[in-house]
Amino acid sequence: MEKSALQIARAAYQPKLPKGLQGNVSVKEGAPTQSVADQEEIKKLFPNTYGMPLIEFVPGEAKTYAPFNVGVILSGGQAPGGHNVICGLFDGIKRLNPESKLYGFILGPGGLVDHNYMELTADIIDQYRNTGGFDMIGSGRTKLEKEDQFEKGLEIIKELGIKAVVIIGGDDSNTNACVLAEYYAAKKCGVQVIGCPKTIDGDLKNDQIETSFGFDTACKTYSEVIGNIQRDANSARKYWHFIKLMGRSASHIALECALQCQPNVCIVSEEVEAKNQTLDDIVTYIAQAVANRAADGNHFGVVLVPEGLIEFIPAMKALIAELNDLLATPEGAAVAKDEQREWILGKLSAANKAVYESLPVGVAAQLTMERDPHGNVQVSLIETEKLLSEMVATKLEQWKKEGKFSGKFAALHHFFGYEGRCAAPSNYDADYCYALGTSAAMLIANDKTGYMAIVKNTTAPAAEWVAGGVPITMMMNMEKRNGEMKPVIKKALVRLDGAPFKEFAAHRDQWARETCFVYPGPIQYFGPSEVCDQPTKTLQLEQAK
Ligand code: FBP
Repeated sequence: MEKSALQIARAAYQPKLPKGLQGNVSVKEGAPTQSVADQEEIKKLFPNTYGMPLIEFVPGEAKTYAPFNVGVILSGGQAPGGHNVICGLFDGIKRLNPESKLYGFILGPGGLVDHNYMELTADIIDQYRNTGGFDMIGSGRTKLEKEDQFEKGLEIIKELGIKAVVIIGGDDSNTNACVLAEYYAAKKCGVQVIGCPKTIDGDLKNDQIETSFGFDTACKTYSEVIGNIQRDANSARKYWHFIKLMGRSASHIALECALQCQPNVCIVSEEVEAKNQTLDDIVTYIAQAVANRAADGNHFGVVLVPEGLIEFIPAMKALIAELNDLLATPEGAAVAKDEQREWILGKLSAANKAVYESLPVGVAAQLTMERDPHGNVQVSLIETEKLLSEMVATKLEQWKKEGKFSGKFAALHHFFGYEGRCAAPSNYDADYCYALGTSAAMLIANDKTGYMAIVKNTTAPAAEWVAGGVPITMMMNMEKRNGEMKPVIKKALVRLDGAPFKEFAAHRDQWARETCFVYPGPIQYFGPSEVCDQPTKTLQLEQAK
């Protein structure tokens, strides 16, 4: 495999480890824990893994360990640093006993069920140190939730003599990891399950998890390009750039990029929902920013739009729900494409019909086009950035006729998502992930199951980070999923009373009117610590004491 000069140099980077993981490791146990809500139900559902203590790793005495085998799975969307979790896990188990083995299940949880695996030897591991992507073993979105899957998995686990499975995933994958841990514990299979917090979306965080890995690198990658676009906008002075940013549901990515780049506008879905805003409210807000800047002679700007916005606009949510139901009926499924719009208009309730008719025809068609396997609209396929800019253009035309706007408005569109998910991990993610993998190895060696590896205090220098484990049941509550109450890890949306949003809200009026752009530049892997090791603004603001 041919490598770039940076890849070669970067392979030699030795991720920094917290003091507690650097030498011999001891376990410091905290008090028993409780789930964040619905304690009685969660306890009943997880009798073997509920209430376990928090774990912290501290420097300790030398201990000998018999060799043990571990299986690892990458689950869901790619996130920078996944390979370093595996490298930390590999180095961790080999450090405890060089005879220990690591197996990678191929293409996600499906690899466990289908017995598709490979042994990860030092040669393989060394090729992937500090690299982005999940291509070492691939990833997949198969949900591990059924008993027959657990049993199929157990067959290969037994065959390979695996002591523990590490599942690297987001909130849903870690919820499933907990269910699997409980299942194997209840059956006394002698198989441990450990989770690791992954997702660029940044929505797997709580009192115990400071951030999910990948968020740092992905946001820095998007911010570099947004900064470049801002500089282009400020040079040509003739375009408004509408940039949609990945993040299935929460707006953490858009908010972090706004804090890093100071664009003119950033929409935060959680605020839209909290204020019960309509699409027209959002369009009016952006159009007003365009008009204000035009009055100052500035016919350019940058607007950030979170990917999940559509589902947070209450009126759109209601429309989508009714469309889902209509299109799921036999009549809805059979209607010809060229007759669909008329059919839908004839069936929708008056309120939803008005919303549907207010949308540009192309966007309205996107709402009815693609359904996922559960029958839902795939919101990521809706070009929200185009929807907004088209509606802003229409509004400005109207204002022009009314004499309220005399400027120019030309829009360009971008969507940044996949560009950032496999970037080479920043020092933060490289170190954080390596420490998470090492923690997972130590949790396994200490016979823990149903835990997620964690690393805290990550705004301090890496040596002062605190590694350990949190019982997954501690982060759970009951939520309605597909009509049924289920135990799940609570998803973290942007908090409007949180420091990152407050910081943004305190400055946005100035950023909207003036040109306050910041150009973060590319991620730096070598150089002074203040350039290379900075955590995200979100984390810095959240952790500021
Ligand atoms: P995870 O939650 O699995 O980490 O994936 C997040 C994500 O990158 C979202 O931001 C995005 O909406 C989605 O995956 C895209 O999914 P796919 O990779 O299947 O296109």
